[in-house]
Amino acid sequence: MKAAVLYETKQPLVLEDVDLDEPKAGEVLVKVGAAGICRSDRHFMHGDARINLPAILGHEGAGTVERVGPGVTLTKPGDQVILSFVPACGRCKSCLAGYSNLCDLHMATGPFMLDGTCRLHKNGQDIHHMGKVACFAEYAVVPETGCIPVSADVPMDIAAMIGCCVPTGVGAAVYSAQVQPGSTVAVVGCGGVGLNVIMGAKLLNAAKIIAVDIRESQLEFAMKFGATHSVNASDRDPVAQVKELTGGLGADYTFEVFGSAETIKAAYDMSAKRGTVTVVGIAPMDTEASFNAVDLVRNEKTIRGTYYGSARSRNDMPAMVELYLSGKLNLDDLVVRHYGLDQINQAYDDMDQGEVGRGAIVFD
Ligand code: COD
Ligand code: ZN
Repeated sequence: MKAAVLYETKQPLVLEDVDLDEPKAGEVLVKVGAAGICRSDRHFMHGDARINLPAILGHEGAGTVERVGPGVTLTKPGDQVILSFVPACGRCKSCLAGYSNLCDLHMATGPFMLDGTCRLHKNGQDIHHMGKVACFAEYAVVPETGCIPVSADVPMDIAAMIGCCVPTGVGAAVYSAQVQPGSTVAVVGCGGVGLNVIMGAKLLNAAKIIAVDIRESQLEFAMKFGATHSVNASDRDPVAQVKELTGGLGADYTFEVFGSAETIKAAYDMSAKRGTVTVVGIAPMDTEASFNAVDLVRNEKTIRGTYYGSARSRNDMPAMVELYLSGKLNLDDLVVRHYGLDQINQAYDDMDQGEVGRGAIVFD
């Protein structure tokens, strides 16, 4: 099958034929229908996040089940499925405690399947599976718990979004921060994931949702998803601007959705007394972020991280599908660019250029 392979960081993905094994016990072969262009893959391409190489990236995907391995009961051939990049084992401490987004077995096995081996190869060499999804390819072998059946009424590109940016962003507001009605919210970084944080805050009836970005185009686009105000961080100190928009108080809930020490500090500094700062972005490895220790205590602030929106894929993705189908999540306006797999490097260049909204690779 055709796939886009990352051999070396800071080099383009290589489009070539690779071998894919049959699904083993508990695994499923999926024909990929769509794959989202998310900044997280870019972090691996740039070497800001580490993955064993060579690897096939792509962790925001959806497709159709083609064949299932022995013992699979959660899905069957013909099902349309959303792929989860944290397929949970259901048995570890994190899964048992209800935090399947942090599954210990998944984390321990990283870019290998849950049994610690690869299904992807080229000339006898293993190729690693990003998030056990690796959907920048025509087909993917994934654990059955990473397949979330979805109605065929949901277009493939939208289903793919519900595999990453929707749960990561909406979940950060709904499950992690639990934004309260009437509160003020500031979202630093309004790309594909940040727009979903905005939609999550709108869903929970936040009164004021301030979009913060360095690009005017992203700020304008954010208005379509529920932002009520915007702050251009390249014009003037974003902290001062958010304070001005909140009567000098700062925002009750702030979100960092880019991944840098600078934006984490900004999200912290623009939060209100008793405010909650939720960090979604993963900064480059070894980054240390800082905040004023006195302010933390005297103003009773909370700072927390969130991974995959603290969502439990098999429970919460179907809920997000329902929110989309009932018109409460504007995912139709989110995906604005479509590409073939052979245009994948262009798709990432467009993201770097600051094109608004989400891009998606679509397969016939
Ligand atoms: N201030 C404000 N906004 C900024 C700044 C700044 N200094 N610098 C850049 N931005 C804006 C950009 O203009 C852009 O609009 C936005 O930040 C980033 O958007 P995208 O579309 O490039 O990125 P996303 O939305 O696809 O991804 C953002 C993440 C935070 C998810 C990603 O970068 C990340 O850290 N991923 C790892 C975290 C994770 O959970 N990964 C799992 C799968 S996502
Ligand atoms: Zn992602």
